[in-house]
Amino acid sequence: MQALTTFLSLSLFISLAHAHGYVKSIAIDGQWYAGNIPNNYKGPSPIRLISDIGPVKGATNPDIVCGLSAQKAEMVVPANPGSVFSVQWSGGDGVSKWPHNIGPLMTYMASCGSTACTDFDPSGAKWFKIDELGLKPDGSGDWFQNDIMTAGDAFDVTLPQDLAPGGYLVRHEIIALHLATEMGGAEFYPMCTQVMIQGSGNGVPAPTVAFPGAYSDSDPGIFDPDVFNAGANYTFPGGPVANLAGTDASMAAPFTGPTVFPSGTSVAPLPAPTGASSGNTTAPSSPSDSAPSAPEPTASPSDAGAADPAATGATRGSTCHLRARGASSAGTHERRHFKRFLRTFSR
Ligand SMILES: [Cu+2]
Repeated sequence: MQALTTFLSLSLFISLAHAHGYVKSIAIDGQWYAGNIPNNYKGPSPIRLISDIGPVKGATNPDIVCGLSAQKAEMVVPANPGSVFSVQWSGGDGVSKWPHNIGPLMTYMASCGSTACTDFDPSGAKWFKIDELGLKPDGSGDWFQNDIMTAGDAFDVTLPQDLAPGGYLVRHEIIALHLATEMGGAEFYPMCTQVMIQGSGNGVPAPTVAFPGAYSDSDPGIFDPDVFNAGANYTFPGGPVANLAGTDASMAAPFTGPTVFPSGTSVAPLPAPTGASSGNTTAPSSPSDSAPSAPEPTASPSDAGAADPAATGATRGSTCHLRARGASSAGTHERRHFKRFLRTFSR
């Protein structure tokens, strides 16, 4: 009995330790770039480092823009209009799968303007939505997010074809809705990646939104009393997909690497606009032309560790799946963890 109690409490502990998650890596056209475990800087990445694997809570929280206490990243990686942008989500330990399965995946972009993306403050950025994926069209009631949880799938989206050249943040986001039957229950997991769009597109995105600003806690896709009702429609927050839309958003085979930093190379920022000339063609035309960057980490591990306790404190109390009511998924979630534990235990 003693052993069983220990076993059960240990498995509950492991389950909790795996709750939440983060973006482990991203890719542009199959070139993968490692991301840092939140609050655990290991090396340069194009993904802005966040302070905790927990969610952003509150639709108007300033951290809604790029994640909890997001820091500017050191790399800006090359991409083209029409490049495939891939995202690999992970459970919080960096090994397990993403733990949630209810709610949308949305992707936005914003120009860094004349500022290098490495220095760009996103609080005033004009974001345009390039894609949204929610419930599967087969009527099963399954969300695309479920494929990330159960199969560990990556997410792919083809970037808009007419993007103007320059630096952009790509803001990809999961909203986990297992607690969204309560106002303020939704969990936001945004992340920002710094890319340099090449080419000669000239699209002007519309409409654009601000973060915070695009969402409200009372939006139907954020406070959603019907989220567990089979057949209920889902209304995406954040307005419509922009005229510059991504295409072919889909799930892809899981990617399990890389773990080295930096992976891939940065590109130099575009020179600041010189007034009248807007036809800037001086960006490197090929990633291989640009020398590997020798970034100087601006965030030491100790800096990253000095996260404002108030910023993360709000997430500590959130219990994620434990409070999910009437959600068959919550049970699935626990069983999954339990089965994994059993496998580990029996080795
Ligand atoms: Cu979570």
